[in-house]
Amino acid sequence: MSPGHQIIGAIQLLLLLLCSLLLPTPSMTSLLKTETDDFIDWWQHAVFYQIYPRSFKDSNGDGIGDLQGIISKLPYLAETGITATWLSPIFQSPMVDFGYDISDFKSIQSEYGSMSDFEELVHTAARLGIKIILDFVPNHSSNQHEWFKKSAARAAGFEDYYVWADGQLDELGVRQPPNNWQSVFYGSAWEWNEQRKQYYLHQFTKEQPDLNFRNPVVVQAMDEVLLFWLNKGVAGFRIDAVNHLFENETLPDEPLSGQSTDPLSYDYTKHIYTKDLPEVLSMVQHWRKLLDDYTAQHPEDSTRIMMTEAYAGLTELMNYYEDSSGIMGSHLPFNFHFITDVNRESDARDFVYNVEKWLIYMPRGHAANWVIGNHDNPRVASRFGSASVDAMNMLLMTLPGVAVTYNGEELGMEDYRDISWKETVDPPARNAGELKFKMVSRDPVRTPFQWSNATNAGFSEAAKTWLPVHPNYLEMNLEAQQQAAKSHYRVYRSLIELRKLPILRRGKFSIEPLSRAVFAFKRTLKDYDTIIVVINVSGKEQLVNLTDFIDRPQQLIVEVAGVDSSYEPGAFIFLANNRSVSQQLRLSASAGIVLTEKQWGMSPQRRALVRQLIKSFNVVLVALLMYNLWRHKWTKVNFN
Ligand SMILES: [Ca+2]
Ligand SMILES: [Ca+2]
Repeated sequence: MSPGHQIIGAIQLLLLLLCSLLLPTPSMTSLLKTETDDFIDWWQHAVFYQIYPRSFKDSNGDGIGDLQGIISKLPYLAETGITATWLSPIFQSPMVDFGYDISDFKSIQSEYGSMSDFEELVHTAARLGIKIILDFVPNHSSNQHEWFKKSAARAAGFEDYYVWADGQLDELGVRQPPNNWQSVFYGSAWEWNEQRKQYYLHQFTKEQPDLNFRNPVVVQAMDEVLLFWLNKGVAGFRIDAVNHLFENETLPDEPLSGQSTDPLSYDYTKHIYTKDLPEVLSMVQHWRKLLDDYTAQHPEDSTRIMMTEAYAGLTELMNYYEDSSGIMGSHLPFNFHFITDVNRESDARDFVYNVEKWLIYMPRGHAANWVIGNHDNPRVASRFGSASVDAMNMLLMTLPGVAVTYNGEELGMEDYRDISWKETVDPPARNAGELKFKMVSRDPVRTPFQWSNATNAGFSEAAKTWLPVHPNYLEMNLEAQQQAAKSHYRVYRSLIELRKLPILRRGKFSIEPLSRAVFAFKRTLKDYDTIIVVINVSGKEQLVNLTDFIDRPQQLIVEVAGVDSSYEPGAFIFLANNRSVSQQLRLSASAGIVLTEKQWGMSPQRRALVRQLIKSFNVVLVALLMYNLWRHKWTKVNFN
């Protein structure tokens, strides 16, 4: 071998060595990998957008939203960045409780469309990358369901489909219900059936008889309902009123709560025999297994999931995730604490406590979830005040885990509180009567979606819509917010965009009250700029000193600011350590801000690009080396 060859061989060896040094180290490889694949299943960081189909979009001018209406708006959902949408019930129903009284669990309500419309909805959504979640209402059916008619007639096989009981005679010999249980919607939970000569249980309206889940035939029939829709391609279910599934079999009276003097009010008793019975958990676990088995049998599609609706105690909700023996239940037991446990009176400590308690109690390895609104509760703008809309969306979108949002919250839509008694259609409001209906009516949160300033807010061509449109639609509508330079919708969209960052998907989380008015939290992840969210829950402007909360407060960049903020996204904020007032963060009343704390002076996106370049460079280098080795005939290189 000539000295020349030896030199070439040595250079090649050196190159090889250099190359191995430059190649991504194991930790770097994992970093590169996590840029695209961060081991989080689709639902664990999803934005679930609840659609109230009756009020979303009317395609045929009858004043009622429908499936073709939803299909026409799927591109809007995709553009907004929604992962999945859960639809309030779209099944055949006499509409006593607007679809929560189902007369056939396997067919579509004709005023919403046909089965082929539904199939089109699933396919179009899939094409746009949106998953469809259906509302599963197991606790009861409509009294118009075939099952109930057969059960009332004691038809063979259907006798025990519902919860039937004899009444009792009072001192005067007058027939009375079997016990003192009340309906959630006011009045006795028992209704006499003349045909069967027995009372049946209804935890909701009397047109919603409770199914008997102690009957295995009923369990089987409802399993078939789930499988029917899974076979249509849905990604899972939101399970309605799950903690009402079982009642004590011996029908004892419930003890008085002392909270109400009205024996017909739901608050009159403590619901120890009709709610949160241990059997509920077994049923949730049973459905989880059904979903897991289905996912295992159809691995070509993603995980089928369950979200459960239960206004229950923290311990019960955590057992839904996973019980003490490790049996899995609901993927997402809805966390309603932002609806039930904080309000416009709450201070920063209440908010921090509210977030912490869920995270502390949640069993490890599960995804947190935060529900900011739904069709049963006042809207964010009405609950916290319209100035809070952006701050609440910031909170929702930057906390760890899953965001659950209600249609219209992206615009900051407001409750329409002036719906008259004549226009009122919600069953509990009708039951409460003309004097009290406004206290319980859910109609104000269900008014049509405000698409534009056209007739009926662009919702419908009808002369009259099923619920009136909020008159503020002329200013408050999607089209206006899309065109405006600053709007709630733009804030919402930029939050969803930001949410895609690995740091918001996987970053560690810590939260603190900075005062009674302001709290802050941060998300941290190795090699990423820390994200800091600061929220003022008071009705006054606040000057916020962040020096104790963050490491290097002189380098902050605004990621998202609210519509009224004086800070612009992309702007640098220099906060000095000398605590002079002029250099503190200024947050207007009820405002929030999302900031990044710059560590490397380079954005995460740019860093990702640099990593990609290094990776590409390595590939080229290896290719060059291989080519060189081949040209110089590796076998001839002799180091003897
Ligand atoms: Ca329609
Ligand atoms: Ca029940």
